[in-house]
Amino acid sequence: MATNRFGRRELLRAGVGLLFTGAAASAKPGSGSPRDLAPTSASTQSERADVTVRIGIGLIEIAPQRILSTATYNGQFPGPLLRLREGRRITVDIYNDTDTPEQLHWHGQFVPPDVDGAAEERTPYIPAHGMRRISFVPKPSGFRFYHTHVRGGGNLHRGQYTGQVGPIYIEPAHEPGAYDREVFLVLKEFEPFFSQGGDVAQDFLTPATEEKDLMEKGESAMRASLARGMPHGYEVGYRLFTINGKMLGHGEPVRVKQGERVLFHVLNGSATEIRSLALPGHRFRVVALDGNPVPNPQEVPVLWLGTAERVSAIVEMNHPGVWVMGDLGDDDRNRGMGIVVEYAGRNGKPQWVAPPAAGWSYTLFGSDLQTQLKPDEIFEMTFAKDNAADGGFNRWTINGVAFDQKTMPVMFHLKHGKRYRLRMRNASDDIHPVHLHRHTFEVTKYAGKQTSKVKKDVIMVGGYQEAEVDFTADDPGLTLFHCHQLLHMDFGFMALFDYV
Ligand SMILES: [Cu+2]
Repeated sequence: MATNRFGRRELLRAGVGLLFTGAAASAKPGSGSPRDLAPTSASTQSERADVTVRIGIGLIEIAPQRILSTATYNGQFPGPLLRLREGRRITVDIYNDTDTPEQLHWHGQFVPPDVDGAAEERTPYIPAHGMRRISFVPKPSGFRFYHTHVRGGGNLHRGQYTGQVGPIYIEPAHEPGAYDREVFLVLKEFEPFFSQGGDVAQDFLTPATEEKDLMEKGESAMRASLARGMPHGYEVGYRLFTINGKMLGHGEPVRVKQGERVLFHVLNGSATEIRSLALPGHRFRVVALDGNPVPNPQEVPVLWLGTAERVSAIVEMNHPGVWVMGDLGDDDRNRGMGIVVEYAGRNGKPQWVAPPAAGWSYTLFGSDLQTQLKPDEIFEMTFAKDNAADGGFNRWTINGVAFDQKTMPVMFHLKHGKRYRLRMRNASDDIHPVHLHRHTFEVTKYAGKQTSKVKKDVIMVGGYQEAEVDFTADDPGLTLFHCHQLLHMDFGFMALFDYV
């Protein structure tokens, strides 16, 4: 899906109405791009939805003779790129051709709770073998995505372990930087399995300031549970890795010319993993995080993305060759997490060279000026892990409470128009990419460093670290907050806000 969709974009710009119907979607292996979908003709728009999404079990060919069966959108993975216009209302028909109820979440958009796609916010399910028509106004502009929001739990064929992930681009008034063309990349693993234990490397987060009291709390809880004979809780690993639904070397390369400036929109569509991405001999000029332009674009050798995070970065193609753009993890890259970047007139075996070591922090891209706005209220949140406490799975708590899926209690109350600060303290050794629905927040403090003007909807909180974000309560209704690591959100790591 990388490079060849400009015809469609031009069509859209020419005002040929919105996107497509699902009618042309097919389940044949490798049916992989929005080109397969015919735009809705103007004459039928009054009856037909602007966008049709069909959820169904499909076959996707991630490499020759490697065909997976998983739930997809419109029979393809990733789901079709939806190009929407900010502020222009659309209707969407969502058909669920599977045997289980579904939720389709519009990640990063300011939409009402009844269409947002989260049962915790009381969005109605799309019934099994049924459909739902919804309508909303796309906003804010930028790189967003859509994905399923049902629980996976102990079922690795449900929720975001499946192929229900697709990119969205909401056309902005102003592009974040000059570039020649853009390429969307969706990073996603397949064939998950459970294992016990195993730490996630997180030394890329800088500054690596661990809070002593958080570490003591987390380590004493772990010692106590291990002393009681509890094993480590289950973790998820994967056998297969893809970018845009293809294992490294099996998809179309990103074809570039020397001197071109390519804007990459990278989405971590994983259910559980944190991903990195490097292109040997090149640097990424990060211009937007989670689709929102940053105040201080910076060049970095490596991108890091927590689950559900997006990075938009411009690469100046000034190092001709045939390269592997891939994950820093050798195992994951060798099992598919990469894509070939090929300069015009060059050929040969794609080369990988490990990039120089570099830390990652949102504060790199922020303003040094402290935010002038003071919050009206501060919500303190401490994240903690009860090791293997829920049938062998780790149970996760916010302020000591694991979210109860039966009663779905509200933990925090908001008043319309007020500004709030979330002061998040992580008393576990895991990274948590936490997400706030239906709002954008501003990072104000990260691992001890003040910053401002970095606007996001997911933020990685490092092990035993602290982070603070501010947001304005400007989108009334139930609002879900959760860790986007599926194993964490499914086992307690959620909280609800309401407006009072
Ligand atoms: Cu988490």
